[in-house]
Amino acid sequence: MPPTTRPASPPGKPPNSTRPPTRSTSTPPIRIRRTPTPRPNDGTRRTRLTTLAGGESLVRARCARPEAVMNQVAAYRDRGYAIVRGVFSKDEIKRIGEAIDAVHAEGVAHGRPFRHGNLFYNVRAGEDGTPIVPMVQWPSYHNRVLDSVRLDPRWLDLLAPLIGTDLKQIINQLHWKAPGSKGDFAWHQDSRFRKPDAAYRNLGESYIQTGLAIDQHTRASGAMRMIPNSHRAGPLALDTSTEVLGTEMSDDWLRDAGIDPADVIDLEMEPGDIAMWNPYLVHGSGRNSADHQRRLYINGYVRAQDCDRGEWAFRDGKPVPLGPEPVLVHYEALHENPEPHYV
Ligand SMILES: O=C(O)CCC(=O)C(=O)O
Repeated sequence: MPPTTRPASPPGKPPNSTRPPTRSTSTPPIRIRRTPTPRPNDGTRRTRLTTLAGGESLVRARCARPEAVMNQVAAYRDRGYAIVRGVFSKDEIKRIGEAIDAVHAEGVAHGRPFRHGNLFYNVRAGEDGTPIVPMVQWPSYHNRVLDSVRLDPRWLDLLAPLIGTDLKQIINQLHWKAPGSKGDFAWHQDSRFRKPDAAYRNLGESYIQTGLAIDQHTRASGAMRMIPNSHRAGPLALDTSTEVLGTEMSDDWLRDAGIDPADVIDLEMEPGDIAMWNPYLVHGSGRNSADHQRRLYINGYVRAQDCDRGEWAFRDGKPVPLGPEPVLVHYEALHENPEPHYV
């Protein structure tokens, strides 16, 4: 298999290469102001039908009700997060959900962590030994539907007023929380993962994380939980001694960082809603005790001139397809060990 071209080795088959992978202090309390989230954005107008090279088509829309979008842009600026309601339609979410389920099935078939370039299936053993797939990074190298979603012009409608029209992408990631599963994410700021520092400039103003809800995100299903306005303090003294994924949220961590746990909000979303949050906003999430999956499609965009890493997503407002070779994002051994391998 040519190095790092798409797609990855079929799940379940051994990869072509067997090479091993290379690879509190107290702060003053944050002043909290709450801003209600208007909903729903029910004026979304579908305007274009795009056919993908693989013969699949997704109805593509511009976010109509620009005032509703601009309200959320203002909310994002103010409190560090926002939810834009109803950006993707029910039919689109069904198609995207099917693509996400296909990626999940690939992860289960691999049965253990698998990497091919930036594409990474995070696979763990469940209590009974069956594989659990909480996360896959960069499925867009491998899945045409998910690739088309990350380049959808609706993202630009939300992002351009904040970070412009020349954008690279640092995160392209799927999260699953199966019904009744833990799937915890400890309190954290995404800035913790934007490394190396030298590759990122003006992080708080140049980088935006987005999450597209595929299922209902409620307190019961393990919706993200956030501390409004916490981004204003910049980097906080949050515990970084454990992995975020798989560690429960602890109120003590918040108190140690000068945050009142009473300020936490649940980021409740319906399928098709998009959340945006600042890299310094403190957030986490808990277990899914609902009777349905909780799937989230995360895409993180950065103003191109402020970042030396990442795949181009939009140049001058136009989508930029992935090139023949992946570029350096987070996987530091990309060039030394680009071949498919189990980790
Ligand atoms: O999927 C979740 O609940 C947590 C997502 C998150 O915290 C993140 O991507 O930074």
